[in-house]
Formats: sequence, structure tokens, C-alpha cells
Amino acid sequence: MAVIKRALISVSDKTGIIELAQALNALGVEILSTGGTAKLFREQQIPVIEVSDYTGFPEMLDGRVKTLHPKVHGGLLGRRELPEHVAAMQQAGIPNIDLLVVNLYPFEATVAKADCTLEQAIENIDIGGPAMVRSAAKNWRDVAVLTDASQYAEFITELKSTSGATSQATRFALSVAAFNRISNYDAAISDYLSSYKPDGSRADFPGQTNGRFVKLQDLRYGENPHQQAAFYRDLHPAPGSLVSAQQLQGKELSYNNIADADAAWEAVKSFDSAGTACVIVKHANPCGVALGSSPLEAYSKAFQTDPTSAFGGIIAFNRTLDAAAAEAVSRQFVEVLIAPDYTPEALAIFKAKANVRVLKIALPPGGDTPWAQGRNSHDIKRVGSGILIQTADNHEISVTDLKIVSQKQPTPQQLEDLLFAWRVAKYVKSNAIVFCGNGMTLGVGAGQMSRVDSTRIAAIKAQNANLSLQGSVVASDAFFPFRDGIDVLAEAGAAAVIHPGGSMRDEEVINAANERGLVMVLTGIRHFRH
Ligand code: 93A
Repeated sequence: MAVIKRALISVSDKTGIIELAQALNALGVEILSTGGTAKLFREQQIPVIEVSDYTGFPEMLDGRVKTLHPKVHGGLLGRRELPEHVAAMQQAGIPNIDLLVVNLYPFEATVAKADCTLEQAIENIDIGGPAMVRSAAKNWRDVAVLTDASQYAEFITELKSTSGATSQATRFALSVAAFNRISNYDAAISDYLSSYKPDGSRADFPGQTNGRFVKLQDLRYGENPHQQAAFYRDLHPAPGSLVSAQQLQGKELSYNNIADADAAWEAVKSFDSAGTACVIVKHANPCGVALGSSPLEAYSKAFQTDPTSAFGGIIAFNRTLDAAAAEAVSRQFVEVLIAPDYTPEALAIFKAKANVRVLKIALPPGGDTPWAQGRNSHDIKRVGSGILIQTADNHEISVTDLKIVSQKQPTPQQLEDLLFAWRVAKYVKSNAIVFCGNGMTLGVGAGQMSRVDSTRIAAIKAQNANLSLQGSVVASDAFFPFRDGIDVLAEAGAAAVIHPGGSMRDEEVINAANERGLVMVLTGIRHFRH
């Protein structure tokens, strides 16, 4: 047990610091503090010694040098059990400092502001704070270090029960937390600075080369029960992303639940401007997507696409879930439900189904800063001992981007359905073929090695669900390399097709469309998803 006799407190975030200082004072601990912190304590009649008085060296360079002094670092780093250290410190007149309480200049909060300049960011890089935290955390056998206000309450409780001492286990845990904080802090600085090009302009990519993650939870297992897994979030998550989900009820989320929930949520979010949408996902692929005049209608249509696959699915809505839709959803086996909000009646319906995981995620607000948007727009994929990084597939098309290449012209309704099908195809694993009509998917072919097989599968799925493909529209995530895919979808009953174009055999493919009396429009961009 190490009894605390002297503490150095230097905090930017003053939350809870008075209570901590009062508790330390009551235990007879001498408190040293930097300017702003010391002022606050004096105002509260808490006895405090200014670090500058303690070291005999004034704060200088606009506070850039406050605590960078041997009397501070020696006091934190000296080992109590080594006679040489004790003797050296005595000779230099350096007393022990047994507790360090520091939270750092608010760098992350500063750069999160939309109008933050490079100069403001630089001024908010803390130097003395992290240096002291490292000294104290390195010397955890003798020194305790607090780096966040959330740690104070438990710490005070421990001190009170031991008359001002800390255990070795506590000090070690605090040391680990301290190094964690420092490493995240440095990553935030390095991420931010690497978003600048040498000429001082902002680079969109690559920004997050030092991507750091914060563990949210350990998972029971990974994709399979013999794999270990955990869930991490970005250091600075994008608003409205899955990591900000609030679980309102249900069993613990599994690895596969989380992966599928993300796929469903990202897809349904993309229909925000299109209206009320429902996306049902199985094994990372949408097996039903639909728009409706209500959540109930959207769900009923999405479910109709592939009722067999929807069993045990992940279901996401982009609007508040009401009782009518909840009632309908609760009739099927659902693993995870996601919506921006729920009516109390809808929640009451799920209370009876205690296993269903119900997640609430706020839709992203419009006014995200460009920096935050850029930072969160990267996809990361593991390959061997490396990673692949790319900007996310954020491309959106509108009617004016489409090139009509068939003799037959699309009707306005067909154009609307083609755009809907195209948006769905973006969220289906390649090769993706999506038959749609009337704002709903009719057949989804996903993840096949050949486009023509995906087309066949999509048609079979529609047949299995007793949905007619007569007059339907089709989206293909990439171009048709041969006419065979066109022949299959025409025979299935499709009347219009949307795809990127750009194949060596575009002419053959367009001729096939004309021969079959199909409308064909090209997007000029593709949406591979692997
Ligand atoms: O400017 S610094 O990098 N130089 C220092 O020597 C130093 N020592 C403590 N920043 C320094 N600090 C930081 O000051 C602490 O990490 C804390 O965030 C802040 C508290 O200042 P004040 O007590 O004046 O409000």
C-alpha cells in the first residue's frame, strides 16, 4: 500500500476536480497545481501550492512551459525502493509526488469544430501534460495517475477505505489507462496533421493512416464459435453510424449480428431522401428492400421479396417504427431490429419477445464537419499482414447522369424504379443482380462468381416468392461482359435494365437489349462490393 502524501493536479476539464481535491485535502494530501487549476482551488478555499512556486520557476512562453521541470519529473519518476534514487532526490531537494491528476488540452474537441484553424489545433497540443502522465504511468509501482474525470469517484472510494493509500492493482490499471489515453491523444494529433498536404491545403485522402480504435466490447466469439472477437469503434465515429447504437433490449449482439446490422443500417440510411424504407439483411446481403407509404407497407413489401431468407434476418427502418409495423415484424423470427426511433406501443410489442435485439440509432445530422466526414469515409480491409484502404463507395447518381442507349425510351416510372434498383445493387455483394418494380425488390442475386448465375438466381428467387417479373426493371452492379445475361433477364420478363456499361462488347449487349425490346440505361460508374 502506497500512502499518498503529495499530489499534482493539472486539468483542462475541471469536471469533478473540486470534489477530488477536497477528498485529498481531507486526507492530509499536499496539493500542487498549475495556474488555472490552482486558481479554482483557491476560490474554493482548498489549500494549494502553485507549481511555479514549488519549482521556483515561473510559467513561461504563454504557458507552453509550466511543469517541465526536474522537480516535477524527478518527483514522479524516482523509485522509492532504490537507495540510489532516494539519495539522489534528497541531494537535489526533490520530494516525491505520489499522485498525478492530469487531463490534457482538448485537442480532439478543438479539431472537431468546423472552423478550427491549423494554428488553433497546434496550440491545443499538450506537451507538459502527456510528459507528466508518462512519468507517473511508468513509475506505477509508486505513483498513481488519473487521466479522466470518470475515474475519480472509484478512486476516492478506495482512498477513503484505506486512509489515503492505493493498491498495486489499482496503480497498474491506472497506468495502462494512462498510456492508452496518451496513445489515442497522439493518434488524434497525427491523424489530424496528416490530413494536411505539405502546401497547407486539406487532403481528403489518406487521412486516417494512423486509424485508432476504441474497444466497445468483447464478443462471445467471432464469425464462428472457435474464433475470438471484439467490437471496436473509430476514435472519432461518424454521427449516425452503427457504433452509436443504443441497444434497448434483447440478447447480446454477436459478431455476425453486428456485421449484418451494419449492412442493413448503411443501406436503409441511403434511402433517406427517397422516403420510408425497410431493408432486410441475411449474411450481409439485402434479401428484401422496399419503399412504402408507412413502415408497415415498406416492411411487408421487403418481406415479400424472399420470405424464406428473411427468416432470422436483420431488419432496418429509416423512420420511427410504429405499432402496426412492429406487430407485423414480431410475427417473423428476427435477430436484430434497427430504427432511428420507436413509438412506446412498438416497444411494448417487442417486450414480449425478450430475445429480439432492438437497436436505436439516430440518423446522421446534416451538418457534420467536412473533417469528420472525410475521416469516416474510409473502408479498411485486412489482407495477410497488411490492410487495403479506400474511400467509401459514396457515389450517388441522379436521373440526369443516366445515358439511355436503347431504342426504347424509359417511362418516368421505369426511371424511378431503375434508380431504386441501382441504389439497392450498391449494397448487394458482387456479382449483384437486382430485379425491382413498384418500389420493391422482386429478386436479388448476390455474391456469385458469374453475372449470368446471379441473374438466374434472382429470377428463381422471384419465382419462389410467387412474384412476377413481367415488366420489371433490373440493376447490375457492373457491366455485362456478354449478351447472355441480357437474354436471361429478358426471358425472365424484365422490361428495363440499368448497368454501368463500358464492356468491350457493349455493342453486342446493347443490340441484345434492342432485339429483346428492352430499355437500357448506363450509369458510367460501377458498385463492386466484395
Ligand atoms: O503547455 S503545456 O504543454 N506545457 C506544460 O508544461 C504543461 N503542464 C501542464 N501544457 C501543460 N499542462 C496542461 O495544462 C495540463 O495537461 C492541463 O491540461 C492544463 C492545465 O492548465 P491550468 O491548470 O492552467 O488550467
